[in-house]
Amino acid sequence: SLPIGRIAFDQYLRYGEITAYLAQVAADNPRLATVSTIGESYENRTMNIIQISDGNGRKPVLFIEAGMHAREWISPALALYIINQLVENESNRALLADLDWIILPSMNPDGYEYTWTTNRMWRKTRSPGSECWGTDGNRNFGFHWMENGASDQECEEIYAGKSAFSEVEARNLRDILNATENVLGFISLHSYGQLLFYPYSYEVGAVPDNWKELDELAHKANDAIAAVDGTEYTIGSSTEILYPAAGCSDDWAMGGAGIDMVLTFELPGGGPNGFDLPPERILPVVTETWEGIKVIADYVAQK
Ligand code: ING
Ligand code: ZN
Repeated sequence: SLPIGRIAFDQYLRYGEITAYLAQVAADNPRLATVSTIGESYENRTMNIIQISDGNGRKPVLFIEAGMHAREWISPALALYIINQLVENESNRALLADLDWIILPSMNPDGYEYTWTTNRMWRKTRSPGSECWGTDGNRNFGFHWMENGASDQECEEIYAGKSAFSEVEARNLRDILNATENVLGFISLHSYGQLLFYPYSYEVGAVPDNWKELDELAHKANDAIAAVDGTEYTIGSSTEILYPAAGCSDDWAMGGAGIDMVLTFELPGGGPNGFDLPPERILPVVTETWEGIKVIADYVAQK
């Protein structure tokens, strides 16, 4: 459905605008939406989550993480669209009947702002090293850290950091997941590539016991997305369709936090570099992907 209310999805937003939108949505809908901070980034930006719940009893929680990689601008845009639909579109209230949602729209606010001010293609955090800046947040989580597809060279794009959880942003996500009860689903949003995959990333061939369940759910989500405008995702385990990458948040969500249903999207690409999907493409991409997100949410709600 079309966006409703205070946000149009015809442009990407600065971090301050994302923060302001969260605050506004919560202020307008205090019975449904609560914003809280999970800590600060390296450069002291407040990292916010929004919890969306109808308040009727204990329910499974679906946690959605976006914006891990700074240049993947469609990822936070989709997170905001999910918030918009859940809170500002009254026809979606049934999506709150059996599920609470927690959404972290920007996992890497320092890197994100750096892509606006200085280097559109920045990926990592902005913590300094001795020669180069930034750690790949998605190699910094403490589950099989540094075993495969990660670098100990600080100038590399996949630099895993000085140690597992060296990055405050990764610690903030770890701590909120550890502190939240009943998180049964976790979705990580990246771009680009039209891939939809499940753990594990740390080693080729490593899959969880429930990989078939994840595979079937991913196919159902893909069917719902494809029904909108024909966009098809490639589905599989992370190393099967991508590459080994130890220390990712999705691996840790499953192996470290014990969440059973974990899926990662590589959203559609566009623009000269793939990460710079033009603003006119935001709305088509977020609306079609929302159909898949709802399929996953419905499944987690019945767990
Ligand atoms: N790709 C992801 C990366 O971190 C990924 C892919 C995500 C791999 C999660 C494994 C687990 O390299 C992009 N485009 O960021
Ligand atoms: Zn990414």
